[in-house]
Amino acid sequence: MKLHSLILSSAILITAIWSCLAEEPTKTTFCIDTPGTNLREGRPGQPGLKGDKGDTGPPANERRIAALESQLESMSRLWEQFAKLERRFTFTHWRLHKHKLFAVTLNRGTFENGLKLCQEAGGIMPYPENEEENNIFRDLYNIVGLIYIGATDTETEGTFVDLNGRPLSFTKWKAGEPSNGEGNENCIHIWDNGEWNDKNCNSEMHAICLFLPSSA
Ligand SMILES: [Ca+2]
Ligand SMILES: [Ca+2]
Repeated sequence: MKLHSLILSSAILITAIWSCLAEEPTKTTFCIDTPGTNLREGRPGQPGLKGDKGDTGPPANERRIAALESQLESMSRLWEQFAKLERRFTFTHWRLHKHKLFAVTLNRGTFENGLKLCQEAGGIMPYPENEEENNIFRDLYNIVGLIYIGATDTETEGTFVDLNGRPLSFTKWKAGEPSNGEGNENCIHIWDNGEWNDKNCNSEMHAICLFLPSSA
């Protein structure tokens, strides 16, 4: 064998052996293990088939946050109801008529003041819808004095409506009323005989409030 052929053959053999010892050997017949000469472990097998994907639920933290939010909402609603009931202690002279529970603000104030107190306590400011209710309002006037009722002509002068904007189904105006005195009488109070008078809404009066069973 000529010298250069010997050198070339030796180089090929060394390269093949080196490749077998490397971590990622090239494919070559020189790399096949022979009995009693296991120099290294075989390559890892192919990954197995993927299993079916399970249902994905919300992460545990999200579930806990949702539960806490729900509890906070419930507590908030309870607190709101409690606050409304507590504000009812600022009302006095309670009268139950059929399913309607009337009461009067403890202190005097403007119409807006009375309306605010009533709404904050979960009530609505009513007007007497019949003679029976008018008599209750009249009796309350005879105990505490002037009381606002829930009707105004603020929107359209001369046309009194309830606080939902509906026409009044019952009225009991005193003769000559409503007079819109000084061009600025848009609220109503009841006199000792049950008759009505329109009055300036900034006058200091008590206010009547209606609490329905569902308003707690
Ligand atoms: Ca008026
Ligand atoms: Ca008047």
